[in-house]
Amino acid sequence: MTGLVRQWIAEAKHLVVLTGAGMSAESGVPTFRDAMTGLWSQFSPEELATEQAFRAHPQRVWDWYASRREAVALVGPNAGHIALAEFHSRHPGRLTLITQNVDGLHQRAGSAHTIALHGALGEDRWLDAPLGCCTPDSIEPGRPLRCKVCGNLRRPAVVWFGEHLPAAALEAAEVAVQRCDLMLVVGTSGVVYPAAGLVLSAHQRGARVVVINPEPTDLDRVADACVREPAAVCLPKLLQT
Ligand code: BV8
Repeated sequence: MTGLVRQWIAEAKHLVVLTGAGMSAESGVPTFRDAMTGLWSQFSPEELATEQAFRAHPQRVWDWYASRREAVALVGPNAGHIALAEFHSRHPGRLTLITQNVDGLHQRAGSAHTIALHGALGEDRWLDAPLGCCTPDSIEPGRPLRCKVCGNLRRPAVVWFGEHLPAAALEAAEVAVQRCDLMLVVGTSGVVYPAAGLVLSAHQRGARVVVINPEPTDLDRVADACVREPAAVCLPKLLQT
């Protein structure tokens, strides 16, 4: 299977790679749906990753993100992240990398042009529209941080469930999907939309779709090939060209 996929990659004029939380598993970052352990085991990610949860329980949600930030700060990109960054630099213009991940590991591996559909774990923004008083100097310590003048809270700069994805990122992803002839779908269960919809669009357009995941996924039904291997093992082999 790997030989056939390597041939498809060599033939592809434009390759799109969509990654999910499994891409970072071998870096030691728990996947999105496996992450709810210990303190967080009583919650599902969909329960905490919403504006409603943050407004109702700001300290709980803030602390969940703080614990994830601490975990990501202790790890680095794995061989899969590095293989993608190196392929991009050897083949300028042939690869578009789209990620659902917020951990920043693709960017730290050197994939500077990564399309980040769901934002960045390491960044914050104002919860409510900032007033004149909401400046970096007015941010006071707390869980969450807040504006010391009006009390506006800081929130993680990620896309929560029920929130629209950044329009520019989603549009860039859709443009890349419209022109690709091969799409690798790496480390995602394929349950979150509109990200998973990009794979269906690629398939409907006639692009070849390859799913790389040790487990079956919702997207296997549109795959031309499924490679049942971990990303950090598989990608360095596939992207050697
Ligand atoms: C939207 C940031 C329009 C936050 C994330 C009701 C109202 C509104 C919308 C909806 C609704 N009901 C449903 C929806 C749509 C909703 C959605 O899709 N829900 C799902 C749960 C059904 N989507 C949205 O809300 C999106 N916005 O639709 O806006 C709108 C707006 C208003 C009103 C109506 C419509 C926003 C979605 C973005 C959510 N934010 N992240 C944070 O991180 O805290 S998504 C989150 O899930 C992560 O980013 C994660 O990347 C992503 C996808 O999960 P996966 O990456 O697939 O991770 P998972 O753990 O599931 O799977 C890991 C896989 O890796 C597994 O398959 C495993 O086998 C594999 N694996 C493990 N090890 C390895 C491996 N693979 C390879 N190698 C390994 N070593």
